[in-house]
Amino acid sequence: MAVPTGFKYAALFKKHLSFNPDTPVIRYDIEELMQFFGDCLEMFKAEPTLLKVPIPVHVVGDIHGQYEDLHRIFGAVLSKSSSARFLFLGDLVDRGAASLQCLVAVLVRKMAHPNKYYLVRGNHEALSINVSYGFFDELKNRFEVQTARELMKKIGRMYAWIPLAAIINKKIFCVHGGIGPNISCLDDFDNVQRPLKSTSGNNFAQDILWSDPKADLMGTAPNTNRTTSIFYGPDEAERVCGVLGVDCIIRAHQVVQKGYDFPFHNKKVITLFSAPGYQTEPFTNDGAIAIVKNNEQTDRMEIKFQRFEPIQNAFGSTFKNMADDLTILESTDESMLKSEEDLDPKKAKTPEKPKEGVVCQDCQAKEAEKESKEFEKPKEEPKPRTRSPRSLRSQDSLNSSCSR
Ligand SMILES: [Mn+2]
Repeated sequence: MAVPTGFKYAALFKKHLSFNPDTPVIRYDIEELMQFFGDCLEMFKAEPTLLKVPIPVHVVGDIHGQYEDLHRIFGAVLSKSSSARFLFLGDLVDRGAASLQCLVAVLVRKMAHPNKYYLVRGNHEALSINVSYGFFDELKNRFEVQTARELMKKIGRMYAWIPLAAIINKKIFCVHGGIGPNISCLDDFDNVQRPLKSTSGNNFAQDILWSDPKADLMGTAPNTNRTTSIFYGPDEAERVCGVLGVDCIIRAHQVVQKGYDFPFHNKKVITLFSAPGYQTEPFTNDGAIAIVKNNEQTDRMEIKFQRFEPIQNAFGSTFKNMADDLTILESTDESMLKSEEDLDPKKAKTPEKPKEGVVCQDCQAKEAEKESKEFEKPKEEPKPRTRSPRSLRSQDSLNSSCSR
């Protein structure tokens, strides 16, 4: 998409448009970056906590600092439709080698075309997590330590305003992690107080950013893999779809082999992961994006997936072996919303165990301690949930504020 005339950050935008994998590091002016993230904060502040996104739209899951893959996605989509709309489900940063570039690439497009690019917050859009999972180290490699610290804090303040969720065409609820027992109606989102520096004290937001589906579960249970937030079962997904008046939920947050997956047999939830060859052995997962649009023949909204292969082993060598084009392995109508056909029954019954973001509390605590001198309040770890989900529901109920 073109750089708008008179756009304040045209030069920054053009650096990304002319990206060349042979010289993969994009150089930035620190003064410009500081101003840029400040302006991004103001932009997010003006957006609601729950975004309303029209169709058609390309939904993108975790990117995790894999800049070349993000570049491939933009290239493949925009070469077909230069005015395509995007919704990113968060976790742009950490783990991969180029978090800063991924963040700037998405945000500069968002600043230029606010109604074509949307972003909801992931659990890695948090300063306390960036300190332990790569982004802050990357900044320290790029800049002087003091500069890196200032920039990280600036970015952290911006994170606090990023919207938490989106609804596509009133029918598809989109978040990074998932859902929780505190979701009782659409109006709940208006009651979330931003800025939300950390979500760990706010179960409503914490579940949206951190929770995972669990196929053999009824209701919700403490999330023992992440030691924070919850697992939710297919019945809980049904319930939330019901109270929000949507057909299904698209979320990211877990690496899945095909890049997309249906963790529940009722297909109420879709997992989307857009970082191919993600840094968990054996580095073979595809990435996928979801395209939500109206099928003109049937006049129904449909979701289509495009998968793309990993380029070599992205871990530690993200900038090598760039493929010329996005390799589309699959682009079919196989997942029509409301369709009764069973796409992949085996997958539906046995979802992949999460490999991403399973927080090692020990490592995290050590890292946070190490960095604690460098930040005012660096340690904002998610706290394990001790109360049962049932008691949470009654104690934290937001029903009274709902209009329906
Ligand atoms: Mn995540």
